[in-house]
Amino acid sequence: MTERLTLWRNARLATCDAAMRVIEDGALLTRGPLIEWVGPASELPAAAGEATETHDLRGAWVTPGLIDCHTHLVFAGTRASEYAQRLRGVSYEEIARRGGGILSTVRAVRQASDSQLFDESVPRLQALLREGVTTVEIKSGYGLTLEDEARMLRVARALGRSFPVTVKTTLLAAHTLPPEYAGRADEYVDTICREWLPALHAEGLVDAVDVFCETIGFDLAQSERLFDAAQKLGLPVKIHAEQLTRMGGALMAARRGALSCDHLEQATAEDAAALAASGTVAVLLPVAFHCLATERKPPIAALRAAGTCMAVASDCNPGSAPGASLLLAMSMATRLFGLTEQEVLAGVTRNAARALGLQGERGVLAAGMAADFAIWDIETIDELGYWIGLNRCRAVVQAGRMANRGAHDD
Ligand code: DI6
Ligand code: FE
Repeated sequence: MTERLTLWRNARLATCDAAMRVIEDGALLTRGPLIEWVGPASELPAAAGEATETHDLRGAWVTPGLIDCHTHLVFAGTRASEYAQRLRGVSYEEIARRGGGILSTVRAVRQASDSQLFDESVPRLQALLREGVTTVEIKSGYGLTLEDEARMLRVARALGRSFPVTVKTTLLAAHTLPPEYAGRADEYVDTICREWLPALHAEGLVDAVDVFCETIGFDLAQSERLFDAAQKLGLPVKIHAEQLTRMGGALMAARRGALSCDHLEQATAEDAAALAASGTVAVLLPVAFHCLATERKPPIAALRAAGTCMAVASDCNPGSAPGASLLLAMSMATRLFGLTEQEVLAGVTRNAARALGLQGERGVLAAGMAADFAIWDIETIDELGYWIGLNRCRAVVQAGRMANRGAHDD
């Protein structure tokens, strides 16, 4: 049976293609889960007459479904008391060294049942979906045993089956050293490489591998060993690098052809050039920058000058970025980091897709791409990164189906 042809008309399209082309009075044709045609209404192909369903979008803006390419949204509990300590001047690193931080959440996750972990994660995912997100990356990293990392990844996959969203999973077992391995970081890394990664990969739970390359995380050599193990299995790699300390993670990630290098507050122009040369996406996480009151900003001018591909993500996690708002991250990326509105829009669509290895598949309104898009009640596209706490997403289409209608849709 041929798949359902649907016409979406009377739309203003922000295509997010390489030229960031905008089409006023645009239309889309979708066939099943894919976009078949995009363009000005005046050029609609004759096939549009065969559409079995037509939606009049009444002049709304349409963007590709937003892509949140860096989250830790599966976790249990909160760290509000640590946030309170940080407000009183105790640093994130100090809290981590006292056994809090990531390890606080590890304790909560190990105690939580699978259904608790799922249920606690749902509101965060729903908050993102209401904002037009149709693809989300979810990292493990709060289990830190083989079984608890597997549970986190299975919950992430289960969320993807239960909601209209594509979930990409990332193994972040190298998030921090679990207490069982105190003083034996190299042994822990070896265990991940030799045992956990192959087992989790065999279960189909791992789309990419990440590492927290940091003084309170793992060093450069350990990070590269993880990359070796992942790449031997044909898995793409990513890295949390140069967030609190410049450890050389960005240069190593570029050398190893990583998909993305995330945070980058302490990065330099040399790092920016290396990332540009390797096509590694610089993922910027302004909510973490804000909540940690980081002094240094990522070197945006150098990244721009080098032509580095930049993405923006929520970093949703209980420590450094509590909350689940990609729209807020977009607002912060312009105001705090100085990205342009266009850079931010590309950063949550086409470039975010690339950070997940999904370029050519989603993140752009074009024929052959996933029929994932968000419909916005806004007058100008710049309103996307402008409103704070006001969500103008009217509805979301995922895989060609109207998935999530906002309250003000009729
Ligand atoms: N960088 C982050 O921003 C998060 N993890 C990481 O490696 C923070 C995670 C947390 O504090 O729970
Ligand atoms: Fe993170």
